[in-house]
Amino acid sequence: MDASTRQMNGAESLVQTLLDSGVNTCFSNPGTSEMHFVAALDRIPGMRCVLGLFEGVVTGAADGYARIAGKPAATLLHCGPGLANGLANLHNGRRANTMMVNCVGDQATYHRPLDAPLTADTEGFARGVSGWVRTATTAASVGADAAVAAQMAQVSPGQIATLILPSDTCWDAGGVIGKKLPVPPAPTTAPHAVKVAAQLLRDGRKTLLLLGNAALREGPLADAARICAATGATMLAQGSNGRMERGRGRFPINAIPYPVDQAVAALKDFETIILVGTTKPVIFFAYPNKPGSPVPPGATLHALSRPEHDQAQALAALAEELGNPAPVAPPAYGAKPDLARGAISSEAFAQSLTAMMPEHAIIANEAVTFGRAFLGATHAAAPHDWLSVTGGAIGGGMPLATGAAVAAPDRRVINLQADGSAMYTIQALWTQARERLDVTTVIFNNRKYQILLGELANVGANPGRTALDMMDLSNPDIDFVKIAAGMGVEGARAETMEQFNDLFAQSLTRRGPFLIDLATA
Ligand SMILES: Cc1ncc(C[n+]2csc(CCOP(=O)(O)OP(=O)(O)O)c2C)c(N)n1
Repeated sequence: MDASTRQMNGAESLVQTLLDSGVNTCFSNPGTSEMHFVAALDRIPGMRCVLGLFEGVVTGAADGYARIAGKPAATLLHCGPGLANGLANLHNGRRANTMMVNCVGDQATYHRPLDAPLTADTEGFARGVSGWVRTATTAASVGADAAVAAQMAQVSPGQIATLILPSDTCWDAGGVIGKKLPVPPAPTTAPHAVKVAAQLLRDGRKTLLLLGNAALREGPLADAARICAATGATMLAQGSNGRMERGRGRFPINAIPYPVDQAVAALKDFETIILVGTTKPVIFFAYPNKPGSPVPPGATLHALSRPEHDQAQALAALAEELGNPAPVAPPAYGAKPDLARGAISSEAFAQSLTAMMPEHAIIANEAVTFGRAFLGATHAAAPHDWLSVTGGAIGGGMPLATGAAVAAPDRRVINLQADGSAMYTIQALWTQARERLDVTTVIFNNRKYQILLGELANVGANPGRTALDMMDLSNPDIDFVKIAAGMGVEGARAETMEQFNDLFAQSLTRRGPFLIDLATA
């Protein structure tokens, strides 16, 4: 019997409801409790299922997918422990306000009281990263639950909706397809907030427009640019962003730097800071005798809009309130730079990347210390999207690249990837090979946790041999080309910029993934 001649089970109603709600991609790492979900995929056509070999790959890929597709993917994870393996990248997704329908299979309702080995506080694990959590109770209601999850995931600015699925809610007969629910539009910001922002921009004090979330898309950025041109204000992005639309034809914008002293220096002259789609900026960590926020103590802070607001509307309304200043053109940028030659350095790399980046590439950036200056040094590249690891949990870059490539099969994804961070979720390469994704991964191989060497000094610690060993990745050296080959991804090592230029250019002309192991130390 197929689904058309017998009653649907819960899993089938779940998959059909997700499809009806516009969710047609599922990143998955299943176990026994998810077998009916997996079986339903054969009976209900239309769901693209992508296997990840570690849950951190699954959740990070779902994050990358949604940032580019503009709609949620589903995940499929196995019980509390499977969810726990995926938490760090769910955390990064939460910090990017990513839409996601996070499905977690679990013990059957009546098996849970037996406290079998995989039984855990699944809801508890989910709560810290989710905006919405529900555990399904019957096969008859799981479809309706899935419809609410898809709706909740898309409530502006986006959130992780976790639906926990006891296995009997999937295998029991009596599934009912849930009706697609309307997603409320992003709220508009209050007219009063617009008026106050306009007054502040007119009062002659040195003013910063600090942008985040959807304010970093091409259209809102153009409005921010004409507001700045008309009022003398400056624009800057929050430190780490889910998606920035950048490159030629768009307005260049830098982000608040990571190091505390540089962050404080970047904001020190501003008397007024107007927040657009973001909240008050803070420093990543406390350091002895340093401030927790880079906002100067006497500065006036005003929120034009919060992350959930319609940023295009907020900036358009502000421009209107300011008398609708004329649009300004993005900078001309001039000719592309020449390819960098000779020794590998961060500046040389950024120069070659700017020269060679293809139109509408997607950058998944987890370059850590090697990439500190990349944003500022790549404004003149072809138009592209720039995705960052937003929550500071390393191991996000390779999964993000994987999910973005699934979302945009016609675009080249370039993963700028520090070596230490790569090793958290390196299995993403296998998924890239299996799905034949057009991802060029560049490993910045300095054979250490460079950033932590800096942090030792910043917190005033006095390292000895053991401490330094904890930041050394050279004993033994990691062979990324061999690792890639073992997962079906071709790769090669570059020890000069000329070698990099050649390998990178080649990777852009071929289909499928490629890895360049760049010797940065
Ligand atoms: C999930 C998680 N675990 C550990 C850390 C702590 N941490 C921050 S940066 C870092 C090392 C990064 O090294 P690498 O990726 O090689 O970049 P580099 O500093 O060499 O540029 C570590 C371990 C973290 N931020 N997130």
